[in-house]
Amino acid sequence: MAQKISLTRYLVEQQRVDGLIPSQLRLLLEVVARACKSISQAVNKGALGGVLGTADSENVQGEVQKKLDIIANEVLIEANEWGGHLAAMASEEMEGIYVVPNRYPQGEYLLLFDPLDGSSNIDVNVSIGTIFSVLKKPDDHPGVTEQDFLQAGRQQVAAGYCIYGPQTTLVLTVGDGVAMFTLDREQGSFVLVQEHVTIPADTREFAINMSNMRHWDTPVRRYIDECLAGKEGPRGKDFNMRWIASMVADVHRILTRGGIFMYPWDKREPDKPGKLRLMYEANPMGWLVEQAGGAATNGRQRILDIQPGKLHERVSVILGSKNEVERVTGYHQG
Ligand code: AHM
Ligand code: MG
Repeated sequence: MAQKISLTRYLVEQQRVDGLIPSQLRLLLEVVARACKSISQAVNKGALGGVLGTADSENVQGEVQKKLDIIANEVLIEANEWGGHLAAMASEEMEGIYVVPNRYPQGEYLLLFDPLDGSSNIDVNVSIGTIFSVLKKPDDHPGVTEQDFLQAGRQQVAAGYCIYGPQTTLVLTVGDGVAMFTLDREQGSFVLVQEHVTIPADTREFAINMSNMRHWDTPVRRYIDECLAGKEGPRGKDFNMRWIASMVADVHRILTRGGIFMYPWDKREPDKPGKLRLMYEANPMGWLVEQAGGAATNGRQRILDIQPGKLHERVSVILGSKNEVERVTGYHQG
């Protein structure tokens, strides 16, 4: 029987054999994975653990927080603050950055996360996840500020997500392709289930919230109209649709069997570039998708080339199977 490769072994080999990751980054990723295991346990308990429902608070984006949003945020902070590998953290659930307290050593990395993505699915027992992105702190000055986080997505040194679904699976890139690890609950460890994940360049499956159709811009409307026209339309083939309302679950499907995901800018709030957040949703997902051979743009520009202006910046997102993403992006240029 083939030997099982744990996440720990995978990371050690990435560090030792391939020299891809420094030991501090390996440690950081191990700690993030451990935090995800804890979050997975809380998610699994659901009502039995008293973790469902809404907390009496709002986050910086004015969204009502769920109890699990707050729990997951605390788990990630408590797991990561003392290890000495991080300088600071930033999260969807916190307005400013969280600088590692003075009582702990400061490391050279910055961690960003959406602790619990797909919050609207928590109480209905549908897949949700944690998304994370790792950057290196610029080393030209002491201390750490919010400005240090404002780096384009192409500067990421690691990115991934953990999906809490029928299985708990951690999906990771350190710039050498995408690997997937499923949590073996008896062993308590993440085990490698797939390496070199590849997204097919073509697809017949799209993911978009169709209820916003009347608000879309012309290029997105045109693309979806053409998909809906099916075999008889300009694309000459039928398309299928999926929308889970958890980006982690939609992206996981795309990494598994291809597809295109869009949460585009729309006319409801013209000044808002999109719904999703650039630094801890679009950047890590965009890099994973690119590492698997797909593409990710905001319709006009590669997501990973966008220079962020603020921590909680929003962005229009089109990602997945390369030929389809290029098609929609091309429609924006036309
Ligand atoms: P969240 O981070 O507050 O959970 O919001 C992000 C989620 C994405 O996971 C998902 O793609 C999208 O919001 C769904 O939005 P909608 O409910 O408008 O379809
Ligand atoms: Mg989110």
